[in-house]
Amino acid sequence: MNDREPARRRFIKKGVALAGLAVVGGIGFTNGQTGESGLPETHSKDLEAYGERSHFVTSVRIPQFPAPDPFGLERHMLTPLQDSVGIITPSSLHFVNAHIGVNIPNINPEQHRLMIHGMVDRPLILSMADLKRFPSVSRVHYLECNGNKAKPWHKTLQEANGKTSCSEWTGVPLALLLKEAGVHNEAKWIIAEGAEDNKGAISLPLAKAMTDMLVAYGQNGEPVRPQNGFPLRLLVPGFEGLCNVKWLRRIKVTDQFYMTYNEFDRYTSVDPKTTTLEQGPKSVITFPSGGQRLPERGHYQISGLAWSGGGAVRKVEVSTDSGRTWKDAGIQSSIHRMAHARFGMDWNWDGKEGVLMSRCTDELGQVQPTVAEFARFWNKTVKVVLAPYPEELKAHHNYIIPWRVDRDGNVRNGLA
Ligand SMILES: Nc1nc2c(c(=O)[nH]1)N[C@H]1C(S)=C(S)[C@@H](COP(=O)(O)O)O[C@H]1N2
Ligand SMILES: [Mo]
Repeated sequence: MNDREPARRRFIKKGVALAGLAVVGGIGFTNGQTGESGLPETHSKDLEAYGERSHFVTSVRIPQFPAPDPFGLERHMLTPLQDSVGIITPSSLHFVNAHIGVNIPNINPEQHRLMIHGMVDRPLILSMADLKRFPSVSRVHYLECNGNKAKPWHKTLQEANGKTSCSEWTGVPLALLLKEAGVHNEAKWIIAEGAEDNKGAISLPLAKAMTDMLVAYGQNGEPVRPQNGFPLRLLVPGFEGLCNVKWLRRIKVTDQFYMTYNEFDRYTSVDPKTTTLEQGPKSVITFPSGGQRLPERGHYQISGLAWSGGGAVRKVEVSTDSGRTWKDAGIQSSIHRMAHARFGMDWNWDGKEGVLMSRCTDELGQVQPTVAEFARFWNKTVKVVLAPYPEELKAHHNYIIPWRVDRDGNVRNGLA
């Protein structure tokens, strides 16, 4: 084909070829629109330059709050976990959480800088280009908001737990940058700050920064999306979502934590139970889950996701009788530490009522609690846990979510 032939004509020709195929083989796909030639267009210019999914695939994020979002547009979006396959969340479906009053910044990466200062020998001011001269690593990690809490009134898994996602993150280990800056021996904390109007700052233990924090510019093979922190975000594997400062512009090394925006509630208590930033083991059944329907009795694959801030998922068990008996599920994905893992189990639905549950055990031997166990730990009644309660900002709501299968095959929230 002539290279100088206008792209438009090439599309039409390809369209003709594919349309021919569709007639002969009975296959092929179109977006239902017709081009200038009167023949179906198989793709657009945009699709050629930057792919998009099939028009038949309609799974989308939904707002956490019914419109109008009291906190503003596009700031609280939930991942459609019930439609997910595998362990990677497409970047366009990654959940979004931004603090109250935050406007998603529109940052020019060429002007963006990361400053590392405080208790260091050599303060650094790094451009994105500077950062990319350091050795990078790519790691698969989940990210979950502590506001990810299933309540009885949630109809679907997306509503109940759509604030967890998993990506391959690419960036520079923060430890490397801190070594470059020369951290003082007495330093104990870092204060990380974002570039937006209210900065979303948080105090984090230096020990964790030296272990596995990542200054990430890549998400699933391309730059981090604006809603997820473009051009730079902190990744704190296994810690509460809010530690993962987006639009990262400053890291201050200190010997004490600061009362920043995120400390308004957390560190005012001396109870170590309430100051743990590492999240415990958790799992959710993605199929069958609330709002879905089993068309008939027979064989199904129970499928779900498990993860833990404590490390790798060691085991996932599934119960089809409301927790009376448990069977080990198969792990159907690669296992990464502090990442979603996909589990599955064959199930023959006999057409009777049942309650499905999953339970994650992590590499530390920590076991995902039931609602009753969770309530006992937090010194609450189950009733309080399932209603809004004042201290809930501090807890990682990792209790088991039961899905109730009715005789007609409808699946409902078992917390109700
Ligand atoms: N700068 C900044 N960083 C932030 C926030 C924010 O509002 N501003 N929200 C935090 C919260 S509460 C969560 S749960 C995660 C969500 O990350 P995501 O929007 O990429 O899913 O980002 C955290 N980092
Ligand atoms: Mo969050």
